[in-house]
Amino acid sequence: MLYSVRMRAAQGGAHEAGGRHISGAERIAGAGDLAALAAAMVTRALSHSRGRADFINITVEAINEENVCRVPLLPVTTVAVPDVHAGREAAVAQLIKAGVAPAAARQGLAALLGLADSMRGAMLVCAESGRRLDNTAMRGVRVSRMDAVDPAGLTAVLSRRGLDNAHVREALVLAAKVAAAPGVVAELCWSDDPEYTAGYVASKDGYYRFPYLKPYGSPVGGRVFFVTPGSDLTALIEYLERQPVLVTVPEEASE
Ligand code: WAQ
Ligand code: MG
Ligand code: MG
Ligand code: MG
Repeated sequence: MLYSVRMRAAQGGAHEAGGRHISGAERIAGAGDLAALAAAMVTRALSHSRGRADFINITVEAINEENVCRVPLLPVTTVAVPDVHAGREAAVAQLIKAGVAPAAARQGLAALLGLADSMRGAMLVCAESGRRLDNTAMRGVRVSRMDAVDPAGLTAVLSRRGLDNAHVREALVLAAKVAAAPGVVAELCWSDDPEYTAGYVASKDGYYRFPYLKPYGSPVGGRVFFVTPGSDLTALIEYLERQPVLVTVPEEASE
């Protein structure tokens, strides 16, 4: 039996009562790993660099294994940029390469830059017009029910490449699920952890990391999923939030 384990933590009360988002996490695991995963999630919420959570919600739910789909890890490229300005320009260029209209790429970037604080989830933005498509306000759409098929194997592959940290590991799993979503053209992301300045642009073409997408110390991060016009948003959100996905590491990535 496999289980989805999800955590969301906030400060100043629950998210739905106006609390500030501190941390979230989503994993898939067997029964024997649940207690350790839940304990690690509590520790993470209580020791987060965004602040100490006073609301922590952990949900454990069995998932139907027949329903799980597998998607491949995206190939990873690190783009050496000297500073935040160059990082954002390179990220916009990569979004355009992935098929986002230039004005929409700029508007998606502007939407992240306009946030007063981090959302819990992602914004859906039209890849043609740049208009926001979801109506979830500051909650956003939270991608859930995903993990690596073999988390220890993924860690080993990444550490051989000097990429072994939790941010990269979790972002690669999320980006693989999102890139495989029906109607998603590309994703733009940077972390809301004040000490973590890196971000990425991902699409089916790959995961392009930029070491600087926000200034050191900023607690504002976020995600934009650029969506093909005319996509079925209800089906897309259902996939993002509920479809269990396990991410496989292709042979060539593990060499
Ligand atoms: N679903 C949708 N949006 C999410 C999710 C999720 N499961 N998790 C986080 N977000 C959104 C939310 O708005 C957060 O404020 C924002 O993304 C940043 O989340 O290659 O650590 O977990 O070096 O802080 C990217 C670079 C790290 C990694 C991203 O994001 C690398 C990161 P964080
Ligand atoms: Mg988080
Ligand atoms: Mg995260
Ligand atoms: Mg964070």
